[in-house]
Amino acid sequence: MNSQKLDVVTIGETMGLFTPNKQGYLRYANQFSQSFAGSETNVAIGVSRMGYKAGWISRVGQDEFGKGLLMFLRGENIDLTFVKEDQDSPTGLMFKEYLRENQTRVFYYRSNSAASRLSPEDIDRSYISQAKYLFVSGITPALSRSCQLAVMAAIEIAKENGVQVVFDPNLRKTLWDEGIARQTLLEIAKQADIVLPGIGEGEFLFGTNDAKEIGEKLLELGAKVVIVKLGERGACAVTNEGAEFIPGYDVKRVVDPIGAGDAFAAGFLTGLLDKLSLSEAVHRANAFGALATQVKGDIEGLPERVQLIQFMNSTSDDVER
Ligand code: KDG
Repeated sequence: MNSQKLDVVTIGETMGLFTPNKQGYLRYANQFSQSFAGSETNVAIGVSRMGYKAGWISRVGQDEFGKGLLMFLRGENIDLTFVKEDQDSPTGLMFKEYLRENQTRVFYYRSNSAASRLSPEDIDRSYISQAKYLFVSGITPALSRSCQLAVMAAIEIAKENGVQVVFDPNLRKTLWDEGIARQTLLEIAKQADIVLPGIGEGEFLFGTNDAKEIGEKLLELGAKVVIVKLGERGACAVTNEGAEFIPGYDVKRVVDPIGAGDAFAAGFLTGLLDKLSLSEAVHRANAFGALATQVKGDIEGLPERVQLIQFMNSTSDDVER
């Protein structure tokens, strides 16, 4: 393994992503741009762009998409020591559809994918235990029972070794039964130090859309910090010391909201790694989320340090000359 210690380790599936070059039903699309999308690698890339070291644990198919994905992630400086190439199952695929302004649909072709075969055997104890943060999302346990066990095994190792567990419920209703989803997400939330639910996910889990109440329920389960994401309104940080609302950024035109939550997580994690105060880290996370929504694609809008500072300090659309 790379001798440099990792700041963040993530586990999950990343797919080949096809984005149509025009709006409308996907059935009419005849040209696509191809890239890659996966919540956990989106987070890893956001962390890496800010100068921190992130690693990803997964399986990809031994196919062109798997090879392209590994090339792409190496280019983003992500540690891939524990990514396996699977000969028997393919890399998952995902298609986006821009039906009209602000209405995006997502279609998955990922059942029986290589990543859905992740299991506790893919989880290396020393790889996880030397990291500062373990980031997991609620997508991975939705993929298969063995994926769920892999996530739980990673969390157990993290907890035994003082690695902070960060959990984004990332509810994907099309991937699993709602009852099982709720029960599993709550089980993982119980093990996490930091939970980053969207307000809709909080409502799904607890039947309330009161951000403070959602935060308090997650604290009762065992989390130390809960940040409830409120979209363009910002976020609400809840700890045992109370709740604080941190307003978001005004985005004039949302081009693509997909990936904003991952950007938020990356911004928040780098804020913690920079040792910012909790509210400053959330403020940065809001900026990451806002930047991600202004660009088509999950990761294309993730900032480097200079662009982040420029964005957080700017009052108008600056032109760089
Ligand atoms: O958050 C955006 C990603 O979640 C998406 O682009 C791909 O990981 C993905 C998923 O499973 O939906």
